Amino acid sequence: MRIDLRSDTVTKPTPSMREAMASAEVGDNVFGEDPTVRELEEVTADILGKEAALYMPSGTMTNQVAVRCHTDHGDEMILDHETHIHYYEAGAPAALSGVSCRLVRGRRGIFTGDDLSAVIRPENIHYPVAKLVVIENTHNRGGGSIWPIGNITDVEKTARKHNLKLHLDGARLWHATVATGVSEREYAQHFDSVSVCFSKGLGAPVGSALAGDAGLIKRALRFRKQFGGGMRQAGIIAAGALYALRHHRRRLVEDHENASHLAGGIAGIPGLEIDPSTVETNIVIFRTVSCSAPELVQRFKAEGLAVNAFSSDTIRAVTHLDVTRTDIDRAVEIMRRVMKHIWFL
Ligand code: TLP
Repeated sequence: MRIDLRSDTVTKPTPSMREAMASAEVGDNVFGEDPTVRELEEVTADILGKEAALYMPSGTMTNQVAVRCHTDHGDEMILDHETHIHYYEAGAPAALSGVSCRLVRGRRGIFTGDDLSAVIRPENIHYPVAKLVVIENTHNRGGGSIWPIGNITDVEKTARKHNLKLHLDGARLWHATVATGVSEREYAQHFDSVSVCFSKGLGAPVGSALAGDAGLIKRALRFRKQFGGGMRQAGIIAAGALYALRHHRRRLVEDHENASHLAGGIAGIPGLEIDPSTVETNIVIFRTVSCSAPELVQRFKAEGLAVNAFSSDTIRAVTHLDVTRTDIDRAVEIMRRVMKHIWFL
């Protein structure tokens, strides 16, 4: 059987999650009448210490609705150059909100108040108006890196000084919390809006939520409708998310242990390079020395291991609910076999 480490988005609902979904109470959520969606939104807002939350079909939509809420056409937002909102959301800030991205070169996605200060420009009619700063925690292309709380408060201080709003892409905030013991609420308090995903590490089939104060969520409700994200009997899928929130957060520690174990295995394979100390959560990024990453991904695939080429010479593997320690050992074995073959060609 294939071992799928392409992403934590590939998880399938467990039997108990499916039972919760099958028996969910539902209503028309565009009329605000779905009790399960409402419960999910209340539970999420409470975990994040925010006044309200809004359920949406995807993390891309929660992020882009947040951008739309905080900006006007012609504005700019400031974020790390490999942040998902800029890198992987199909140019949506420009397409949907008319907003340009001013990029900071973070280190594994993480930057400082000084880095932010360096790109903030003075009031001048030649420049777009900066309105928003975005942080991604954990940082996907940074290799699941965790923003130290000191960096967050440092960036927040600079942002507030310049009257900039702050959005957190917390698609994998759950992982940061499990790894550090800093609660989701402690992280969230530094931001005007927070996006979280239920369909990645938590293993729900669909959905994300945007959290913030009541005024922001009222605005977000209109933009969600405008972007086509008003869902009807969404309680069916929200029940999966609620189940995931209640049962799958603490177990993320297993995914982190599996990721460390995988990194340790990769470190011992000639032709692959990784510093295992950079693996902080469930994402493992390693370098290929002797062969291009896309080619190696094909070779691994032929042996039953699915991973993603992250650049011409890096590969990403993500641990999740549907892979066991035995799968990780098999994955390392497959990598070792393939690399041995390449090196002795
Ligand atoms: N990330 C996906 C791909 O899009 C790359 C993955 O496999 O990791 N924020 C972050 C930090 C994400 O990693 C993702 C998905 C999203 C937002 C978007 O979520 P969805 O896929 O629900 O739109």
